Amino acid sequence: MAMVCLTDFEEYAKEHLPKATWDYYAAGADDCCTRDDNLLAYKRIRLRPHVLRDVSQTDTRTTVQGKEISFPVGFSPTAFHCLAWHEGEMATARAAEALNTCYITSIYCTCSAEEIVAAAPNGFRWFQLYVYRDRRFTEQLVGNVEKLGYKALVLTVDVPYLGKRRHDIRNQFKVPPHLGLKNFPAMVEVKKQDKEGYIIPQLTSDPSVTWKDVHWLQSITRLPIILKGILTKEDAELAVEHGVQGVIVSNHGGRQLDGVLASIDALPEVVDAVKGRIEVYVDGGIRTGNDVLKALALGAKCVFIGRPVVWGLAYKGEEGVREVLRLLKDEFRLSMALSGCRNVAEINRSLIQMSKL
Ligand code: HO6
Repeated sequence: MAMVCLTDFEEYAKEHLPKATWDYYAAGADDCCTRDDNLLAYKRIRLRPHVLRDVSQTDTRTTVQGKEISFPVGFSPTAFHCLAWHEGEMATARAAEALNTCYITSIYCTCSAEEIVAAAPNGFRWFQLYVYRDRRFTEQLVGNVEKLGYKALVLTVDVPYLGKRRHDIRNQFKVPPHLGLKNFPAMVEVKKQDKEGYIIPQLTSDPSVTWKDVHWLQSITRLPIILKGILTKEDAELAVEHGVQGVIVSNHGGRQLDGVLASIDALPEVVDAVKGRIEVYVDGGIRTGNDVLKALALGAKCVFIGRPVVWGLAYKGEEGVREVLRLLKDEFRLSMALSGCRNVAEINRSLIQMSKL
């Protein structure tokens, strides 16, 4: 079967993954309003193309936190890649390295950070983090990933508790014990297991975390800190005031608080509040090159994809994820050319029909 758009990978994954695994990745919270709106919101935005601009050469490169990447699409953190493909995050890391883009490794990875680095030694990676009740454990983890060459910490701020995903409850979704969560070796013994020996996902982050802990995190690392899960101008302003280096406008793929804005609809107010002081990124609902173009036109420096990476893994591991990236890159290049943009610096709000803002 020819894979011509990201939705083809989604269909393949739905057909081939075990039901409980598919349901876990596909999940949205509650009624899934926000999960679905993340995609619909992109489709509502209308473009204003510019013509006769010599688009015989188009340059898709950009930078994030000063590092050049081949095009403005990175990988958002998603958990448990060994559920989708036996090589798990090692395959993901190789694909990101091959296409020279940024891979935000989930703290809930099923390969160790060491294995991921060894699989793709020249990859550009950020590490996603929660702050745990055990601050010493958190600090050791930060020290370790810093030593391993991770270039930034991505603190997810929208999970004081996990959102309610109905299928996961019905399926009694669990992480199989043979996979395990490689960043939590010291805690393996204290993990509660059910009768089949399956680990019950319960190693959750500290719900009492506040902005003060952002300062705490800064005090234990020299890495840039990116906050993932900002949706309002108020929190964007606080993020700048607290001295972080970037924010990801995100609603966690619609998996946390249902009923919040689509992330692309929240992007303009965050971009306006930040006023260029730090980089703003967005994730959630990106499925085409046009979506990438729209996000950049509305002020995102780069977008991140989550579920499509898992679909690529389910399809063919590293090669599948490469195909997903290549396809999205080709689509983005075409969208740039058709809208009259020769490089990413030429992508701006003039491309967006403003009545839709
Ligand atoms: C444990 N986001 O599924 S799932 C508990 N951040 O959207 S964590 C829950 C998870 C992973 C590990 C998770 C998600 C998500 C211990």
